[in-house]
Amino acid sequence: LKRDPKYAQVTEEHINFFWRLLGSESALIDGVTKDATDDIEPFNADWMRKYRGHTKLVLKPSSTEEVSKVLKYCNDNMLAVVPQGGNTGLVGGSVPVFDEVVINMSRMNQIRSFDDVSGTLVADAGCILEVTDNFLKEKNYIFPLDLGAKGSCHIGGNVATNAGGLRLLRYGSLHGNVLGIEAVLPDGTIVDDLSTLRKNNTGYDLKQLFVGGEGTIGIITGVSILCPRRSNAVNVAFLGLESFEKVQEAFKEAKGQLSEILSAFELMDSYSQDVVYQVTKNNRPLESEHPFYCLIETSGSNSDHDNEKLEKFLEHVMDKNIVSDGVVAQDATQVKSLWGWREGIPESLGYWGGVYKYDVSIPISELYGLVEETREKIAGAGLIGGSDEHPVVSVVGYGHMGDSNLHLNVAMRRYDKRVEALLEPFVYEWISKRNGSISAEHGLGLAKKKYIGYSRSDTMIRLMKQLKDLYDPNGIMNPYKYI
Ligand code: FAD
Ligand code: 2HG
Ligand code: ZN
Repeated sequence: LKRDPKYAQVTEEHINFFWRLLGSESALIDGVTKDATDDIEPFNADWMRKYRGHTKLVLKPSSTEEVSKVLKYCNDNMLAVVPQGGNTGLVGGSVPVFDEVVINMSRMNQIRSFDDVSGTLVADAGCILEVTDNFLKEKNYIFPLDLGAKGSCHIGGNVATNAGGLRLLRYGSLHGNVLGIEAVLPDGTIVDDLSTLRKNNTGYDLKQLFVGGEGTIGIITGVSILCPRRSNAVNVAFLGLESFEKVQEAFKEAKGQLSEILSAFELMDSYSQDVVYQVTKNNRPLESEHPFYCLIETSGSNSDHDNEKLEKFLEHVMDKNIVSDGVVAQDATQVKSLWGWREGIPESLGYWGGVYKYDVSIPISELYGLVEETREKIAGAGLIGGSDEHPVVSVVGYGHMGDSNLHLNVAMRRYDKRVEALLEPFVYEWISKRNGSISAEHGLGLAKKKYIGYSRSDTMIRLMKQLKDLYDPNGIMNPYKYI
C-alpha cells in the first residue's frame, strides 16, 4: 500500500487554521511544524497494536458546526481524514494508514434528550457506551447494545461499525434501533436526519448508509436510538456441554422454553476458557472441564416467573443429557463474574502478543467446523507451542451462538507470516463456500479490505463505490480502507 500523492500534507498554515477554529487544546500536533502539544501516539495505534498510522494532527471538535467546518476545510484542501471514536475497532479502521488527520469525537459527549415514555435517546456520537447505559439505568432503561469494550467505545463508533454484541439476539441490530442520525458530509453539509419516529416511510432511508459505513462517507455527530425498558429480573446460567451437537440442542431448547425472556446465548470452547483461566487465574465456574460452555442470560419483568422457567429448562436439558453441568448466578456479583468468562476472552487472548481474528457468520450447523479445521491445519504444520519457533499459543472459538456469529481467534506469541499464510485465504474460502460472511459484526476496515469479494458480488461492490463517489467525490473520508 502506497500513500496517494493526491492528498495534501499537513502544513503550518493548516495547523494555524485549526488552532484558530478549535483552540490548541483540541488540535493536537506532533511537533513537526510547531512544538508538540501532546502525545498523539495513542491515536495512531489500534486496540490490538496491529495497525499503526503516522498522523501528525488529531482534531477534537466539540460541536456539529465545528465538525462541518473541519471537514469542509479538509475537503477544500485535499486533506485525508480518519473519523475516530473510542478506537476499540478490531479491523484497523479507526487509525490512519499514513498521515491522515484524525478527527476524534471524544469532545462531543453530551446526552441531548431522553423521552421516558417512548424510550428514545438522542445523544452526541462521542458518548461512551457505558456512560450512556448508566444514564439510562437511572431511568430504568437500557442501551439496546452491550459489548466488552463498553468502557471505551463511543455510541457513534458503535453505529459506524453497526456493532452487534452480546444481546443482539434479544434487541436486534442497530439498523432497526437507530431511529435517526445527524452526520456531516465531506463538503460540510450537515445531514439532519435526527428523527425520533419509530415509523417513517418517506423515501430512501439514507441514514442506513452511515450505520456500518465505517466512516467512509461522513462523520456521525449525533444519534437517536430506541432503548428498551431495563428488565428487573436478570438471570445468568453457565453450562458445560460435551459436543457442538449438544450446544445446538441446548440452543433450540433455550429458544423454545425461555423464548421471550432469553436475552443472550453465548458460546465458548474449552480452549477459550483455558486462556481466560491462564491469564486471570480466577476460580472456574464449574468443577469439571468440558469441551464447550454456554452462557445463557434471561431478562424479564417477574423474577419468580423467570426463575421457574430457567429451573425447568435446566432440569430438562440435564435430564435429557444435553447439558452435563451448570451453575446459576445467585446475585449480581456472580452475574458479573460469569459474564467475565465470556467478555474477558478478547483481552485475555492478547496477553501473549498478537491475535489473528476472524469474525464470521456461518450456517449454525457448521459453525464450529471452521475452528476444528483451522486448529488441525496449524497443528499439522507444527506451529502450536507458544515459543519463538512454534508461535501459536492457542486456536480458540467463541461467539454469539444466537446470531450464528463465530469468533475464530488465533493467539500468537508474535505475528508470524507462516501462520498468516496458512490462515488466509483459507478461512475466507471456507466461509465463502458455505455462503457465510467474512465480517459478521466488526466490519472490513483495513484488515479485510482485500477480501470483500468473498462475501459480496462485483455488482454489489460497484454499487457501493458509486455511493462512495457520490458522497465523497474527493475520497478524503477514511481512505485506503475497504472502499
Ligand atoms: P472506533 O474503533 O474508534 O472506530 C471504528 C470505525 O468506525 C472506524 O472505521 C472509524 O473510522 C469509524 N467511526 C468511529 N466513530 C465514527 C463517527 N462518529 N462517525 C463516522 N465514523 C466513525 N464489536 C461488536 O460488534 N461486537 C462485540 O461484541 C464487540 N466486542 C468487542 C470487545 C472488545 C474488548 C473490543 C476491543 C472490541 C469489540 N468490538 C465488538 C469491536 C468494535 O466494533 C466495537 O468495540 C465498537 O463498535 C467500536 O466503537 P469505537 O467508538 O471504539 O469506534
Ligand atoms: C466479542 O464478541 C467481540 O467478544 C470481540 O466481538 C471478538 O476479539 C474478537 O474476535
Ligand atoms: Zn463479538
